[in-house]
Amino acid sequence: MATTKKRSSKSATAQTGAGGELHQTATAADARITTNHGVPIGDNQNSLKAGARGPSLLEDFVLREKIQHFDHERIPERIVHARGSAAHGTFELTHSLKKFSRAKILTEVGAKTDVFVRFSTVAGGAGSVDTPRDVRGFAVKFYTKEGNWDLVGNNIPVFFIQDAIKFPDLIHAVKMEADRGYPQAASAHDTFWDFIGLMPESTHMIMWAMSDRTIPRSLRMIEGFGVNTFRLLDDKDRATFVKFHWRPKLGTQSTCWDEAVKIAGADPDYHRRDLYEAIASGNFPEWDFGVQVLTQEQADKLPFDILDATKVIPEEMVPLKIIGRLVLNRNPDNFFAETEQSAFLPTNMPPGIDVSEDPLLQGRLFSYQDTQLSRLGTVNFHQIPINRAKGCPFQNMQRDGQMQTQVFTGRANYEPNSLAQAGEQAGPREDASAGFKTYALPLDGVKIRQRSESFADHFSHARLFYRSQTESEQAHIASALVFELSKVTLPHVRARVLANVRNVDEDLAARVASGMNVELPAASKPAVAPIDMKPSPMLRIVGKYPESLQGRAVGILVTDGADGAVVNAVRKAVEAEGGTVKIVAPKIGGVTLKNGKVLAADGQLAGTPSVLFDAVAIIVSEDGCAELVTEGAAVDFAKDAFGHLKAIGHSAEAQPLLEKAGVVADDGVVLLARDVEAFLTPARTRQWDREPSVRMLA
Ligand code: HDE
Repeated sequence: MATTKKRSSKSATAQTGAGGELHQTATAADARITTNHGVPIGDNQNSLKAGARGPSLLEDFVLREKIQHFDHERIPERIVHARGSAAHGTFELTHSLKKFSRAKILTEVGAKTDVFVRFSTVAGGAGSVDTPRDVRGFAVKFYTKEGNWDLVGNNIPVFFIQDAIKFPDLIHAVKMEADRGYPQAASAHDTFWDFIGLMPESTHMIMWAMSDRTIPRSLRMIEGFGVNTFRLLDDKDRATFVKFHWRPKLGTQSTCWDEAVKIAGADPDYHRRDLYEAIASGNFPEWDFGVQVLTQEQADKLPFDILDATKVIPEEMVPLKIIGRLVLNRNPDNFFAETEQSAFLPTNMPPGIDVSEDPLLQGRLFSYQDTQLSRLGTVNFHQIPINRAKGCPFQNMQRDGQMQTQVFTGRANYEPNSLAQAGEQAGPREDASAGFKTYALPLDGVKIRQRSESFADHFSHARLFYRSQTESEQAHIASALVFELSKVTLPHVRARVLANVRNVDEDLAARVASGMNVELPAASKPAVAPIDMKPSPMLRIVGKYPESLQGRAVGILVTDGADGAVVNAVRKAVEAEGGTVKIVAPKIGGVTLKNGKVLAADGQLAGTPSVLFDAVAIIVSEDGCAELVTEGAAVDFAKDAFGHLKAIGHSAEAQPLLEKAGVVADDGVVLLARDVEAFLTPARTRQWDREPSVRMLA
């Protein structure tokens, strides 16, 4: 595997890895299994018993140690973002932000910094599926020269609530319902929509959550956002505001809802596998890193408050400047040690980056450190290799605690001290000039529990988002709302959501009401009348991603007697453009082609449906097709590919199968000859024009 590092190992015990972590390896020379304390084990098959058929003995420390360790293997999963997939990589700065920040990570052009990135869903448990409708976490740990910087973001630039004090309520409402323990990893249920209807500030986020961004095609194809507004501090401690963005090189791409649902059954690990396989095969995922920088004066002129995390700053108002590049190039060696034990803290910031007063961010500053204690069990979780600051030394006077792994020398565990005068180690000291500084924000106010009036507009940005979408994206939002609200059993809950949606867009509200065949309630009364902002085409997905086979997968369904030359032509053309090809056959042993050669299969038809591919080719013989028309999985293969707006290339012999599957000729359905270019064009994208003919959209 291209990315798995070969570590030379001389002993059977432990090796120090690239990040200073301990790797356990075994060599042929000394591969003896031992207890946790290094005692070689003579028999790992039988416990110690009083006679061959007698009871086990308490004395058996080998058995006890093994079973006891196993009993304690699990740790609490994350309260949110429990299901995640991660990778190592490199960040390279391409443009300096020196004018605004003194952070080395933002000023040293060309410098490469190690990163660890964890993607996640939010609502589901660690063992849930990869493709529910959900926000995706996008957490990046930069191991900078000035300490770790954790940019703990999402793939949606706004959030449901404005104040952290509502977070436990939001999460309780979206997770499985308290009495019945379901639904798992789904927002389509009473309690979530009950909370949403009562929290009109969530309306903007709901527009994003109901858009195709929450059903991504791949983790390699999601955007990332810091969400909260942060500050940059220059070398004179002058501040500007900043929003952080990640832009995938492959563009933002999504699945169809019906497809996402079917993928959940066909491959629950769809995104995790896709990320792992892409990196393992050297197709390293890549993102541009961008910032929107604005001064206090610019912020004051905007028709919304940039401290309110339910608002976006449209790029048309403050342009995005690309300043760096992220490449993920190494899979974790061990899921638990790295992906599971990684702990991200929004409080991890190098000097030159600072927080803002965003009340959502302020709450996050406490929560992440706190949650690691219950999850990882000790204040020393920063010593776990994946969390260790490895771009720089870390040293202070903090000592002891459970699972302390550092061995400190000398007496200097307090500061100030004058031990140096006696020739002893004095330990580290603060650095007033280059150390972390908080922006000296002038403040004048009274202590008060009150939401700022500047946060009162809950609908203008929702309207901006909805009206900036293409027609088909709007239809998807309407259909998603119909789907979700149709799972709500309490009519008053549906009505309250609809009453809020009327303030976003009357047409949208009417479509959703009609999609459910319910009456449209009166609009809710907004605290502040929404304003119409200029649509922002940058908020779309459709038409923005590059039409390319790069990163896409093509499935070729074959039968005995298929024309191998056509199969090869498709494979060559797709791979030449950076796509991958998998052969699907009725039997895993493969097929015998027309020329008598055996073609091995990558997947068996029933277990490899077309939802796993971006485009399909059906290259079959006449006899082969005659068998396939009686096989439900084959009919579904073609029917779903068509319904999910995918290109279908086919041999002439496949026609009876296409007919049975209801596939109707259009620009995306192409008869394959040796020259496969005509198939490649539609295979580079989705056939959006086909959609009205295959789906009843709201
Ligand atoms: Fe989080 N969030 N969050 N969150 N969040 C956690 O920390 C929290 C919010 C995000 O891959 C927890 O280590 C509060 C916004 C990601 O390990 C916890 C609030 C954004 C991850 C927590 C928010 C995020 C988390 C659970 C409202 C986008 C996964 C486990 C004030 C900017 C990180 C953990 C990973 C995880 C609290 C809202 C992103 C409980 C209180 C907004 C990507 O501390």
